[in-house]
Amino acid sequence: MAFKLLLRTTLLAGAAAITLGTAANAADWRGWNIHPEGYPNTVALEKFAKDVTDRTEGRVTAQVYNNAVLGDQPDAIDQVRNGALDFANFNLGPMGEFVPSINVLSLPFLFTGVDQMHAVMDGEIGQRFSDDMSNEGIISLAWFDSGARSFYDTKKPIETPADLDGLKIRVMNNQLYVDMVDDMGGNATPMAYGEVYQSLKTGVLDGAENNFPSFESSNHYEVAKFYSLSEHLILPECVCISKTSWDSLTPQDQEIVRQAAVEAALEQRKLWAEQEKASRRKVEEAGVTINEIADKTPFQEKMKPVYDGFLEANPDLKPLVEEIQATEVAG
Ligand code: GTR
Repeated sequence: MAFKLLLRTTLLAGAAAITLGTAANAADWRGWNIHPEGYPNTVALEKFAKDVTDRTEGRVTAQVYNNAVLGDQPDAIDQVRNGALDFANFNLGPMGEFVPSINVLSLPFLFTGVDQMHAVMDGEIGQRFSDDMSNEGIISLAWFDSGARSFYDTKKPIETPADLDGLKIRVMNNQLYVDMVDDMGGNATPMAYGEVYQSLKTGVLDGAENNFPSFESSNHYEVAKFYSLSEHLILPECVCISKTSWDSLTPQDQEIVRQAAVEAALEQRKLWAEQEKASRRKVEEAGVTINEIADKTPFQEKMKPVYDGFLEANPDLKPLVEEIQATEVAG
């Protein structure tokens, strides 16, 4: 027994010595991902990890962990901030709890459409957002697409805010979303993404809100048969690196990582456009009723207190909100 243990210890020590000997500064990077295999973000993040591993010739070995196995999103953001995780694809919704200016993006109906979101994020304002994130320990290298989020529920189509009355709607972790749903007339319930399916099934929740690809890949569509096109949030996502991990790289490797992230985002946006259509088709075929909302004005009008409250608490962010709203879409 003692001999076996000794042998094992010796072998392990030997293996560690070999590893250290072959690549003195090799870093093993762990990447957080909420989505399952095959999802556009997953495919793109895995490509990023592979490109980083290949192009740094093993100085960085990056591995993606799917399905939020490393923790739920707010937790993972904190872990990237403090260096416990190295990289991730995050939605900028929950990010607002950590980087106040990012909360501007969570103001409902902020953008006129996905094109305007791209114009903002790919321009100088997007750069300002990355600078603010970097000050909080998160290096954002590229933006992923996440379409528009709409309500879905197990009870009925949502035509007007009155239809949300009394419905328990899951929201992501951000006080702005609680206010958003409550002010529209529903009952907001913040909850981790991974718990929503079961909660819809057992009636703990009546509904939630998300884009078509997530509505489909999470299987929420099996339970929630009404999807109403409110498109109240258009939230960008990031390819983010922990500042601790970033600072440990040589400038040359930083460039490799940045380039890999930019290429991953190009790939993700392409896949995203296809997936939105495919997911919509799939849920329709599975019997989901998709309800166009002819007039979104009543929903938008209900959001005045959300804007007023936010701007009262953050008067310094008013010019940024106005700048975003005034951003023109090219072409
Ligand atoms: C998805 C998004 C995830 C997560 C999820 C949620 O659209 O890509 O990062 O935010 O929504 O609702 O929690």
